[in-house]
Amino acid sequence: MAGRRTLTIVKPDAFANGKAGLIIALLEKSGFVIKASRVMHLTQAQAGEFYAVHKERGFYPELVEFMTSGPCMPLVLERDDAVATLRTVIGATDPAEAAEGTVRKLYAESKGRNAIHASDSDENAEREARFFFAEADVLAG
Ligand code: RTP
Ligand code: MG
Repeated sequence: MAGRRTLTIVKPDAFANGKAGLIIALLEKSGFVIKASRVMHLTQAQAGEFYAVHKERGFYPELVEFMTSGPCMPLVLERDDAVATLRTVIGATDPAEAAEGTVRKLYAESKGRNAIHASDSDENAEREARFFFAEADVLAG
């Protein structure tokens, strides 16, 4: 992936609110190309493992509950400076603090139900992509 790829998840609130397509359109408008995608309903075990880094945080049970509340959509995205650019495009964790025009400002409900996930480093992007996709499921080139 070498800096050109990142992993995002369109979260269950976006699906429940009928905003998944609009969010993907905004990502494409921001220069990202979709290299892999799937729609899935995470199990408690999957959501718990994906967010294991937050296990000791007070919001963890609520986060796992939310991420298993309905379908979500992991995608591998590509463009220059992918990780940092996507973090800018999604905006701050809390939509009340997110900049105008960001995914979370436009489409998130709250700090917990915040429409989208994005990897926060190249290393995590690689690890998170492998969490959802086999190598053969991600477009090469
Ligand atoms: P993400 O990992 O989903 O891209 O979000 P993030 O980096 O902006 O935020 P992070 O601190 O990694 O938190 C992960 C997710 O946990 C939920 N959260 N709820 N109620 C709360 O105080 C709270 N804080 C975090 C959000 O869904 C957040 O995206
Ligand atoms: Mg995070």
